[in-house]
Amino acid sequence: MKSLLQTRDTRLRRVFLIGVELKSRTAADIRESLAELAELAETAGAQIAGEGVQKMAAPVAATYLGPGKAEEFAQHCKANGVDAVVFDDELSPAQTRNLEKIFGCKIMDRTALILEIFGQRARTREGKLQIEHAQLQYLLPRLTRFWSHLSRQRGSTGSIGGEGESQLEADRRKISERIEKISSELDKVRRQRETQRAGRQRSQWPLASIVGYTNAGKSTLLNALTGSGVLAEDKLFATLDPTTRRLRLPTNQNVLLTDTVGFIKKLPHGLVEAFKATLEEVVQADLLLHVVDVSHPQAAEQIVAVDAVLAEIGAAEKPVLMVFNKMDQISGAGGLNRLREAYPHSVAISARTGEGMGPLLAELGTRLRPIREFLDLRVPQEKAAVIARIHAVGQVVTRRYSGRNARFKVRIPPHLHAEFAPFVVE
Ligand SMILES: Nc1nc2c(ncn2[C@@H]2O[C@H](COP(=O)(O)OP(=O)(O)OP(=O)(O)O)[C@@H](O)[C@H]2O)c(=O)[nH]1
Ligand SMILES: [Mg+2]
Repeated sequence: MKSLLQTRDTRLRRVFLIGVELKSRTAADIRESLAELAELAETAGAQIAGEGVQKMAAPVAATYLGPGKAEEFAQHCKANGVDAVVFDDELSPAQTRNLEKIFGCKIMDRTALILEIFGQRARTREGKLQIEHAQLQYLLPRLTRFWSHLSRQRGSTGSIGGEGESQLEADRRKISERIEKISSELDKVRRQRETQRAGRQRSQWPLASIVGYTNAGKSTLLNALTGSGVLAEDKLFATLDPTTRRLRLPTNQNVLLTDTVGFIKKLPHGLVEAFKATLEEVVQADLLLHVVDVSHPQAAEQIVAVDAVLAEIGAAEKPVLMVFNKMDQISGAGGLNRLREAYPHSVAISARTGEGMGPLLAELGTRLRPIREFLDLRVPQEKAAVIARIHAVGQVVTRRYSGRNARFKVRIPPHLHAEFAPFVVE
């Protein structure tokens, strides 16, 4: 199916980045944030034409920037052949429109840029649908003439010359229809996934999910552990679709290991929503491996950002093994030592050189051992809610009914054991 949004013709060329230094942010924060924004822009294929920062007490409602500063940046952009201006914070639709008038070029924010990258990189059908859904929802209230290439690519409106309101209205209607259509397609794809997952649930192997900030080395780690050829690159969001491989620990224990999409600060909420289905792998996992790039100056902030996304998808309570990666790349060990003190059962590794893999595997074995233990539960049949809950959170291995009781041999994540304690058969 042809996507309504085609990025090929709209690929960003020369962009100017803008950040705002508010009271709540230090100059260093905004520098790091703009550096990350520049990486995002480059990942999207853009060339950085420059950047500007305004110091202000609070953003201006209509134009985000102060009017004088906006005019100054606009002049600079016009003189330097800038195609798009990217703001580090989310802009309202009205701010975007007003800024477009001042700058006379496309205005984007961090959210739009992240959506652009995801759009360029989505490979699977589900991934593509999820992204298109998030993009269209973002676009709908922001549709202006700078986005109107969308409709012309559909072919049917090739003769439109002027880009008046009616064209915009037609575009809006088409987008709404498309959103509806994608929603129902996504439902279909998700039902198929559910069936696949139900098949896998019957396997007795515990699930571990690799999570972490984008570019932390998640895919490199999966490759190092399982020899799988997942793409690992020095780019943000190299991975979008989850990959699952079996890993056999030195204890002969098997575990299913999943590599999935990376997280980032200010990850658009709509995108988290869109990716919830993909991130089911994370929500279903028995253990999370939280990979951190310890050589990054913002490692601690990145941990906080990842934890925030985990909370948003309902995975805040999962047992986590902190994996401090890229230790081959750090100069002093001070930062690493502080982190290891803060997270007592963590491991330090280099997924690139293989250093620390032994201790990582040992720790994995230790963490997963209790998960391998099965609970033997006897539940009165009238306790339908308990039985439903067992099926929802556990992996039922055998089930027998005798008289008024149902008897389950079931694998339940250790942190939920207490909930079923009243039904355990000694
Ligand atoms: N020096 C060093 N580089 C590493 C290490 N692990 C990964 N890298 C590099 O870091 C970059 C990102 O690695 P990926 O494995 O793609 O990271 P990711 O977390 O999967 O990133 P996304 O999928 O983009 O979120 C690549 O250039 C890797 O070669 C490590 O232990 N040491
Ligand atoms: Mg990856």
